[in-house]
Amino acid sequence: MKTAALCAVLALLAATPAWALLPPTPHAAPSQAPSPLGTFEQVMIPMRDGVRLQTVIMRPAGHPEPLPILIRRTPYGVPDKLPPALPPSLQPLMKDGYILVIQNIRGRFKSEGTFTISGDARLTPGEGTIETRDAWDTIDWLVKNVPNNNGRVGALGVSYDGYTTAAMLLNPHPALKAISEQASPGDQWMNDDDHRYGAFRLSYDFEYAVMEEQAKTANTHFAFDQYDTYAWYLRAGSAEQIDTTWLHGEIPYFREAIEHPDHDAFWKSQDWVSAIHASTVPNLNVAGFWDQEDPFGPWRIFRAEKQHDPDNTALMVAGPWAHGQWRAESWSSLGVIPLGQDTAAAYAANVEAPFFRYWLWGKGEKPAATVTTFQTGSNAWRTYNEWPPAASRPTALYLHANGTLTFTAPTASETGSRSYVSDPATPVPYRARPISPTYPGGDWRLWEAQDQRFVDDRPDVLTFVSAPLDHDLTVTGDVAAAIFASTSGTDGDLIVKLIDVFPEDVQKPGWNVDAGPQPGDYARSLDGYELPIAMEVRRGRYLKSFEAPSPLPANTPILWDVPLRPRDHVFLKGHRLMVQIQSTWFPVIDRNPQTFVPSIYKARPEDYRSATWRILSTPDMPSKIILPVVGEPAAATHISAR
Ligand code: PG9
Repeated sequence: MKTAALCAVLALLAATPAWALLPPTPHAAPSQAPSPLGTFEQVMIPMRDGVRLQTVIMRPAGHPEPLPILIRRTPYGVPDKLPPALPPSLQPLMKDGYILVIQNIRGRFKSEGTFTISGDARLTPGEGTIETRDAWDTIDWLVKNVPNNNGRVGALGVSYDGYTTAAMLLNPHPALKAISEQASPGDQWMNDDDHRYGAFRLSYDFEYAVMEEQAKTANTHFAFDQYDTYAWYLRAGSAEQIDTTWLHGEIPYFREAIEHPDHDAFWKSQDWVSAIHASTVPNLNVAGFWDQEDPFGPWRIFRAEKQHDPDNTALMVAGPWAHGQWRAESWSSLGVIPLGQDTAAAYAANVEAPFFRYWLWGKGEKPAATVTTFQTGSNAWRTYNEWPPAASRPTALYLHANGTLTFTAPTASETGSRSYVSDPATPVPYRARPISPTYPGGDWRLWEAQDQRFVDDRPDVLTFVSAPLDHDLTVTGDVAAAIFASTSGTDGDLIVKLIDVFPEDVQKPGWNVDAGPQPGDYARSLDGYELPIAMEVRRGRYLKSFEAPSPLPANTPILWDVPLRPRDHVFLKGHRLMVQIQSTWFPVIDRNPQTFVPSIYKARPEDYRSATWRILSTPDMPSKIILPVVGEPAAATHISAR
């Protein structure tokens, strides 16, 4: 591990999340407007238990009138001086004028008290979490002590800061008038940073645990001694071996995951979203369809609020963004996929600023659209009164034994299955090697949009593909897979990917035709691109129960339900639909030994075995993807298997 001093410097320079509103050490980028912030003050705000939290208060120049307060509460550090410039994502908001407050949560940097990630999310029935309480005390202090505030407070933040924002819903201070929860985790065992339905996000948990819990006053990066972290994790062994060798049981987030493999009381006690039953404060939830960390939380919080929302104040915005990238300096493309406009700028000006303007300034129209999305494919903003929209119909897309995908179920005459052998000794990488560390950012951010051709030809990845679509196919709503599969093992993982395959000639050469392609140009083309639209993993031992894992019946086909989350995408005419199925996704998901053991994290080397998987396509066991189709499904006909 790096020394503490070096880590502190690196943390300020590199760990600063790109989406932070005013990062700890601000850098003025050329496109950033000069900061209108005029005064900077640092205070220690006392909580009811005497713990004091390090808080920065910045007031804009040229606004002598009483202003609303906007607060962000973070574990990542606060700025130590006024930023020389405002990031583009804050400019539309700051035109209206807000006192900006950024606070380190308890136990982080100069804030007093202690911090663990799990302790921070623990729910006290009837009260919320520690962050609910600290936010209440902070807001109370701010409205009473910050000169010339207008008594109205808003809050916003991304990811961890999204969680600290959403926790306010559980007991909002009366002065809190609006919040925007953005990419908050909602359930770390079910489907956010740490696990996917119990499948452990090994590389994420390990690297985040080191970043957040290694040192109080720094965001620390683990120093890998191998460039390709895929190779490092493969060498390092099980989660237990990694913990013993590298962390010595000292980092709670990693250790606790190992000690609590199943959905037990430890995880349930952190399920603070389950305590939300109504919209208690107007809330703009924000989610990225390609969020590689917390895609699930915002939808879960939104749905919880909708249980009682007579005034329609719980809203949802979702778009073509990786984690937090609606706050990017600009987001006009998803990797190489063009979006036709700067979606981050449009979000900031047309969605976020008007939301807070209405609730904190009383100006403009009350935001009316329950759900706003930036729909990919059509590259257009859409609004819906409900989710899923009434116009969408669940439509089955069937996997056939000849490797095709169609909207017609398999008939008796084409009954069959396809098989592959999955070997945990040679797992499928989740993104192309060499795999960079998760932090600092690198290639991690865009991995869910990576061209899937990099695994097309692996014998342990099954590919099903449709004919080119004869008209646009709009998919708006919740996608899911229902796969009938068997394995020769007694445990195992099933990964399902829904992919949009671009035509081979969709793009004119992106290079000067006379000079020919420059290095890198060829790979930047859209021709034949295999864009993941939805991907998810299920872990066999938890198919029957999340609390009590059980072995799979070997060589017996069973149904695997794989939720693929809300989506809004148009598969354009001429594109093809593709489904890939595989049983390893390493190292973002730890390797399943494919032999049922009490805890995968403690599996011994001899427990890891290769297994033969079979995917069925029969009238009785039709494997399928369920697409929420708006309008008629395209008549995709058979083409030959790949
Ligand atoms: N995704 C990060 C996170 C990890 C664990 C808990 C809460 C959030 C983040 O970006 O903050």
